[in-house]
Amino acid sequence: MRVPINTITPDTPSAEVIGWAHEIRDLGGLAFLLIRDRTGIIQVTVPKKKVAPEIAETIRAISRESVVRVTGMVKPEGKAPGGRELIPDAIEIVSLSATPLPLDVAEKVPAELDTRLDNRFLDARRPRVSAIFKIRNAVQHATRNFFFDNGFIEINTSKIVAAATEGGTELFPIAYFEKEAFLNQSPQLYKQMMMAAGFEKVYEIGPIFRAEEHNTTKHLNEATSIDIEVSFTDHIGVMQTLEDLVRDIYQFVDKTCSDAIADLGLDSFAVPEKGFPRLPYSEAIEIASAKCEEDIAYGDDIGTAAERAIGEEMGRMYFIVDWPSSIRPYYAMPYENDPEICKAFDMMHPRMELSSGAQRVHQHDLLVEQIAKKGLNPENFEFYLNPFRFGMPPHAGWGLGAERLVTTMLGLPNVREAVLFPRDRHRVVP
Ligand code: AMO
Repeated sequence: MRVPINTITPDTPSAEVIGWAHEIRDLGGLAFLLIRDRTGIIQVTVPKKKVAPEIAETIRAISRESVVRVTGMVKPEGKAPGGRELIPDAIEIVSLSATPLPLDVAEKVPAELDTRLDNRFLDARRPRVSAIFKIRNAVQHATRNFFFDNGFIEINTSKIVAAATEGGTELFPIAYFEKEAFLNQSPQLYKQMMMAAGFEKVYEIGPIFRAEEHNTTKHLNEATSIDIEVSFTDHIGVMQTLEDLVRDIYQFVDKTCSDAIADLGLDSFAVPEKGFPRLPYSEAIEIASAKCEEDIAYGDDIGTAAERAIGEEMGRMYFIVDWPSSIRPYYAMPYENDPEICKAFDMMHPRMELSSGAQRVHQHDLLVEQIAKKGLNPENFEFYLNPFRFGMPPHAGWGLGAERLVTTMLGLPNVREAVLFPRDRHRVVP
């Protein structure tokens, strides 16, 4: 019976393991074979004169990264990983690997990100890479638990849509029979429509598609968004939910992923402190102007250099609040006493933006007015606007980028590291 490698201790009498040939060292009379499965590594020690001749023969035939099965006696060995070694009674090659390997799984030879992504199945055999995805799994698990415990309903909305959500640009057109259709940029309109359906608290974890041309370390053309929408609350209420969720996720990862955290070589893993500061947009811009020579604005957003400068000053997770209405989408609720600014926010890690949200406009006529003001045609939003005519409750929500959350949590240099098969300006394969 095969056992996971990390369950074998120096006291285990005997074991059967199946895994990949991580490293093979043949010293003539003695051979060492490191076997790796997803739980760890064990050294198989082969004193050739003392084992059956077919074992010595099989050892010679094994290429690196072949799948092999080994059964044998376990012995304590201080110099081996985990303080034990396996002396084989039998070795079998289950699946022989071709040579040469397109990339060195044992990490003796570093590989470029492009080579790694081209050969992601091999790259992901490396413990420090699989660790990222074990943690991403924990992040999504903690997210679902948090929402379930707090009475949210998980929804799944269509990714094939007829119109833009966030404005007219950055859409991928698709061929949909005789109609014009696109890949959705955000579940925004659907999660709001579910407020009209009386669901009160919904969330979705799903893909968003952005046909952005820029090729940066924080932009993907297909990303995963954790979205919520909540009725009978405002921007303040959902900002608190966002802070609670993010802290909860960090705590869960800290509690359940110590092996993966160690595989990544992170010496500290700090859960963000309560009470993320709330910095008005106007003050954020003042900090940026004082610290940063580059352009502060970047389209409708704060530019990367400015974002970094403000992040440095804040030194922790924080919110930027009270944005100018002119640079936020039509669905953001303007303040009654000053409609030039709106009840929108971004949640920031010192390195980059993680989330955007707002209290929404729930009044039909104001929404039509705001859509038109943005130069969009309200007639294209008929399906979205209609629910606002039949008892739409006040509501608020946000979208949180899952890859950016993992990237910043683990200090990864590039957001692509947090995606198995990233889609960027140049990459649609694998
Ligand atoms: P926004 O467009 O700011 O807001 O997106 C929300 C969050 O999703 C992530 N994100 C991305 N991550 C990687 N690559 C991208 N190209 C990318 N685009 C977005 C970011 C971002 O903060 N409908 C609103 C949300 C709302 O108001 O509820 C929206 O989509 O982390």
